[in-house]
Amino acid sequence: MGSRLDQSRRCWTRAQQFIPGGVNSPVRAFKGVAHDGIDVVPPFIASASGAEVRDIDGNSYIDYVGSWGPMILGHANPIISAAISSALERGTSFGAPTEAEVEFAELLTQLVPPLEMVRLVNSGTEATMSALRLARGATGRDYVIKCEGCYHGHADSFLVSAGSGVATFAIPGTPGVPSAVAELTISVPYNDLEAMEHAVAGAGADKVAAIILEPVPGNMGLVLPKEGYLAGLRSLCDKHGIVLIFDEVMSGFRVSLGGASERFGVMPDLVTLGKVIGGGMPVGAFGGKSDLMQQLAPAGPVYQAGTLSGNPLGVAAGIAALTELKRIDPYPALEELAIRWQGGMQQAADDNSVDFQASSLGSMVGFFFSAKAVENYADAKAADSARFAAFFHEMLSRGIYLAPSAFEAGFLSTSHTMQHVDRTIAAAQESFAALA
Ligand code: KE4
Repeated sequence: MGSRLDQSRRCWTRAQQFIPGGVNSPVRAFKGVAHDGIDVVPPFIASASGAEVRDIDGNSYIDYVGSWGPMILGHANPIISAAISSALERGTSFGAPTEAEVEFAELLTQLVPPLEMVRLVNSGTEATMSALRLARGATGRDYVIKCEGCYHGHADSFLVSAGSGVATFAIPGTPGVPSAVAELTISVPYNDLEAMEHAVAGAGADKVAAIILEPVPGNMGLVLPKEGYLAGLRSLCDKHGIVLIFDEVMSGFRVSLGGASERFGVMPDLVTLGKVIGGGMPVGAFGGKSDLMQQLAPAGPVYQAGTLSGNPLGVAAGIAALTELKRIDPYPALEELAIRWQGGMQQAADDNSVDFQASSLGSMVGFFFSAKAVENYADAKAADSARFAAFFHEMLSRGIYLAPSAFEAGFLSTSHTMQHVDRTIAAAQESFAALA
C-alpha cells in the first residue's frame, strides 16, 4: 500500500513556520528515521480508534506507538471518553482539593506496591524532577547516578552525557544545561552492578542522594534487566542510605499491573509514573514511602507544586483507565500477544537472514538490527540504525506504524488482535525481503 502524504506534506511545511522543527516533541519529527539524511514527512494524524490511527490523507495504520505508551486500552476507549465527558460537565479545573484526587491517590497506592503516598503532577518529566528534588532534600546529598540510555524526561539533571570514565561526572547533554548542574549527575552503563558500585564509591557514598533508572528501559529500545541487577541496586542503596528511584513512567502498568517493582519483586524508595495513568490526558505522579513523601510541602520543607496537578479531567481519565485495567486484568493476554509478535518478527528476520533481536516484556515489544543480544546502551548504539530506518519506512508504507526511532519501544493494547499481529508479521516478511 503506497501511503500518499500530500496533506501531511502541506501541514508539515506550515507547521515548521510556527512550531520549532514542526513538532511539540522532537521524536515526532521522524529525524530518527531520516532517509540518508533526507528529512521525511511525518504523517499528521487525524483520528484514532482501538489499535489503529488514521492520517489526514486517509491512510490508516496499525499503531505500535500508542502515544508512546498511554493507550494500553486502545485509542478513543469509550470508558475513558465517557469519564472525561462526565467530568467536563462539572468544570475543567478548580485549583482546589477534590474528592476524585483522593480516590485516585488511594487507587494508585493499592495498585503500585512501593506507593504508600503519592503526589500527582502533569508529566513524567515533572515526576522525575520532583522525585530527585525530594531525594536530595531528604538526604541532604547532591549527587544522582543514572544509567546511560535511560531517559527520565527533560529536566536539566537528566539531560547529560556520560563522562569519559565510568565514575566520572557527567557533562551537559544539550546546550542550556550548566556544567555545574551536569557535574552533579553520574552516568553509568545499565545492567552493570559493578559499574554502579564503582560510581557510588567514586562519588563518595555519603554524597549520593539517589540512583534513578528505568527498571525496564524502553528509551534505548527495549532492554531487559539481567538476573539480580535490580535486587543488587536495592542492596547497594540500603547499604549507603541512597534513595532508589524506579522511573516507571513507561514500564508502569505496562510490564504488569503493579509495574516492574511488582514483576521483579524489588521495591524502590520512590517510583515515578505517567503515560498509562492519565489514560491519554497529561498526568504524572511520584510517590513511595510515607516518611519520604511527608517531607514534601506543605507537610514538610521540600517544595513542589503545580497549577493543574490533580486536574479533574486527567484524574477522571486516570481513575477510569486504572479501574478498567484492574477489572479486566489484560496482562496475560497482552503478554501472550507480545510473545507472538516477538516470535513472528524474529522468524521473519531469520527467514531473510537478517541480524535481528526481537524482545518483549508484558505489553512492551522491541527489536534491534543486531547479531548479538542488546544488554545496554553501548550495545543498542552498535546496532544498525540505518537498517532500522529503512525497515521503518517499508513497514509504514504497508500500514504498520512503528516508533520512528531505533531507541524506542513498541506498545500493544487491549485493542490489538492476533489478526493485527499476523498482518504485522506478514508486512515484516515483505519488508525484510525488500531490504535484501
Ligand atoms: P514526559 O515528560 O514526556 O511525560 O515523560 C518523560 C519520561 C520520563 N521517564 C520515562 C521512562 C519516559 O519514557 C519519559 C517519556 N518517554 C518519551 C518516549 N521515549 C516520550 C515521547 C516524547 O518525548 O515525545
